[in-house]
Amino acid sequence: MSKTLLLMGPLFEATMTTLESSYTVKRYWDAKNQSDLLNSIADDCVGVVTDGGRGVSNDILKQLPNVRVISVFGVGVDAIDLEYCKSANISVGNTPDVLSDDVADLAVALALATCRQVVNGDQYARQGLWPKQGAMPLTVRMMGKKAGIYGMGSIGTCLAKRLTGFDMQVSYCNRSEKAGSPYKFVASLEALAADADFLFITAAATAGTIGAVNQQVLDALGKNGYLINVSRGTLVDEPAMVNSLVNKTIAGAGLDVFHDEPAIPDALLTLDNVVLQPHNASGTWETRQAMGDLMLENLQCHFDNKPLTASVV
Ligand code: 8YV
Repeated sequence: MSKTLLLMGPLFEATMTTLESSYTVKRYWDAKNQSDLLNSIADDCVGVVTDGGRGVSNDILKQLPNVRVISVFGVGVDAIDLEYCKSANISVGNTPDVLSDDVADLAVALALATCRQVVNGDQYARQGLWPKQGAMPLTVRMMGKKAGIYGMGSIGTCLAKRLTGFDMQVSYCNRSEKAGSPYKFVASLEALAADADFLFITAAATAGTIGAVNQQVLDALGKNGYLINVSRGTLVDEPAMVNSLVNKTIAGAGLDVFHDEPAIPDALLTLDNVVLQPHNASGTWETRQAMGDLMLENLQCHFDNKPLTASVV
């Protein structure tokens, strides 16, 4: 009999197909009665598969005492209590690196879309305003400006490489300075924001980073500064950000992530200095396939009693 796994939510189709052909997969989100489902697999379930946003709660894990592995389809593990997993002897694997290029691409796309008003320009063209009103309002250049990257991990590094292609001066703030990095290290996020035209958020959501982009940081970014977030909504004080955008004390924002996904604050939906994405930075066929492969590989490693290829705990 194949091993029983709990799948918290839908994943990339091809990954689900492989997963379901190799394991007995119980679909949590699809269950009519989730509590009955957990009871029915309490003894058999040996692993959980989930994505970065959903994670899995301790409450669910406590009802599945034989779970020894959580394989995350995503790099972020902030929706999982890692300390609890350590204490309960549960390994956690994720999918770092394979998504970094696409996330960095989307960060660049959001930055350009925001300062160059790509979405507003599209609307201007579609609504027939060009022949009626002439050229659309002028926009702001990205090339040659100052970029601050908060979080110089794999995604931040891919992003920095792209931004240098736009002749941008790149500085970064990170837990620690990266030895040999060609970019300028700035110890304080507020100081990074104060000196940046574009502040990019690429840090993982941890106790040390959640809420880091607060009112002071937004004020330091200032009325000509753009905020681009492809990490987690929780890194930003969302009400403070919304106020700053409404009052134009920052110039604009390109946002892929939000506090209470999939909810987006109403105020953001009406602002024209904001470009929004539905948490889709890793959403390409290529990256989702690679994430799925790594997620499956982590599971396989666990069941083969080998170290996970990408292990968090
Ligand atoms: C995914 C993510 O959107 O990797 C992460 O942490 O948030 C994203 O890549 C998500 O995990 C897949 O649904």
